[in-house]
Amino acid sequence: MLRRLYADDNMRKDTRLVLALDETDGEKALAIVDKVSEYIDAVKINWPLVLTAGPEMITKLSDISEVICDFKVADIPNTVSLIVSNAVKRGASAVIVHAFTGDDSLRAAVEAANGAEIYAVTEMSHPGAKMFTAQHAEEMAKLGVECGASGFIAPATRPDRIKAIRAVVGDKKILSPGVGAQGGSASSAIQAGADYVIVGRAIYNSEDPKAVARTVCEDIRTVI
Ligand code: NUP
Repeated sequence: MLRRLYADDNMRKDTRLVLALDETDGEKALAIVDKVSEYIDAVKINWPLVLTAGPEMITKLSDISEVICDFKVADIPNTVSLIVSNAVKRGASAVIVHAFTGDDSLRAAVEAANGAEIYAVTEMSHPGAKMFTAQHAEEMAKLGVECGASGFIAPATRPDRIKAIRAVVGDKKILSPGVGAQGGSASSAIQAGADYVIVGRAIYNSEDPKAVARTVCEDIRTVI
């Protein structure tokens, strides 16, 4: 069984791998976590799993792993509070929110988290991110720090951008998606300043999720 993510207000940092569990079959999703548990520090879930297997997946998974709810919350403060507090009540250790909503929504997220962690999105990992989020990534990171976010999401597909975000957020956490299916490399992301890499399809769509998770961890180990 995995250790609680923020029991000591500090995310476990053993393997530095976070599994993005976008598998939409609840039973399969749980089986994958079981297979890779020794190689991951947390499980990140997103709308695909919650919409298919239900929000009770948050609670089920939180019994066996740290759960980061990647709901990319982007709303007015009242709605943000309702979403974040209910995710935390169900067992989320952290919730991912968008930062472009501004300081009031970000502060509402941090307050509603009530000790759980809030991670703010900066520049996203996909090509379309260059249109908007990339142009304001440093500003959003700075705002997130001011509003009390514990961590930030920065793209493994562009390690130089992780470096730029690291320069703004100091010792706050950086989690980087985009490894594997989106073309990024785990070791390059960690070397650029990420604390964790987030990997989904490369692991859960694989014939052998455990072997892929092990390989990602070995790649990370070459640079730490
Ligand atoms: O910028 C982001 N890019 C990204 O891929 C922010 C994210 N939260 N994600 C999420 O990370 C995405 O929604 C998915 O759950 C995961 C990456 O999955 P994969 O590309 O490794 O399958």
